[in-house]
Amino acid sequence: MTSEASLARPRLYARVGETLRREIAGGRFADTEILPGERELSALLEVSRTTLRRAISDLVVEGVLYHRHGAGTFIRRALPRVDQPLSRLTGFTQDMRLRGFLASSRVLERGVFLPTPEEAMMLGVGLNEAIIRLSRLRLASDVPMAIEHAVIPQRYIPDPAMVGASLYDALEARNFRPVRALQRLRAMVLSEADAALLDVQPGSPTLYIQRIAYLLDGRCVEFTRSYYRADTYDFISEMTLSPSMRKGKS
Ligand code: 16G
Repeated sequence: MTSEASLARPRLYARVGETLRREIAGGRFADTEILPGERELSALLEVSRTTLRRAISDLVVEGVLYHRHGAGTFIRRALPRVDQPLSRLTGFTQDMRLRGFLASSRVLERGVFLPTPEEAMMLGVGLNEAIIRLSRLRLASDVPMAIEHAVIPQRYIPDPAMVGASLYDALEARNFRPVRALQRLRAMVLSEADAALLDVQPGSPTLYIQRIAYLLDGRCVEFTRSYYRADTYDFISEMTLSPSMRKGKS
């Protein structure tokens, strides 16, 4: 190999990588998640497969592309980024709709059970009072955002099949929509199984959120434990100085 060739080569990888990055950003492969095969791409970009492979591996290191074992090379789409105010009592479907994302769920568990002692205590029900349990992977425009484990006393939702796309819509339809809630947030590390569901690396951080929601008469209607992806959510809270601390108060 001449020294000229060895000098020129890295520049070619970089140029091919740059072209690919530009094409992806410009929407050339917008209708697909998977990158076209090596043969097709090397013909399209008029480079050798070796050069193409090197450019692709640089884009993998950068995070523009990723390999899925046995499935090919994929384009990492921009993640939905959600600023979620902590003061509004809304549900996931409603939140996502407001932001222009399509909310969907994968049901992980759904049925009628007896509560665990913790669930009974949180919901204020007896250990013999049935609850419905609804565990869902929540997605925004097909991107997994959170895993939610909700428990609701069965007296509010007699049959879990009554819950369609939205739990809050189902509660609303029966006049049991919560009007007040308490939330506790904590940073945690995702379990391996939950990381796989959320499509993030094992050991990734998560925002663990417990919500206890109440009806107008003070009865508890929902106890939900959720694991939110740390890379897609910002929870925002508004703070005000108490009136007694304000200068120039009249
Ligand atoms: C939100 C709530 C969750 C509630 C769900 C209802 C948080 C942390 N959690 O995800 O407690 O059960 O919305 O959503 O905000 P749905 O009406 O779409 O089923």
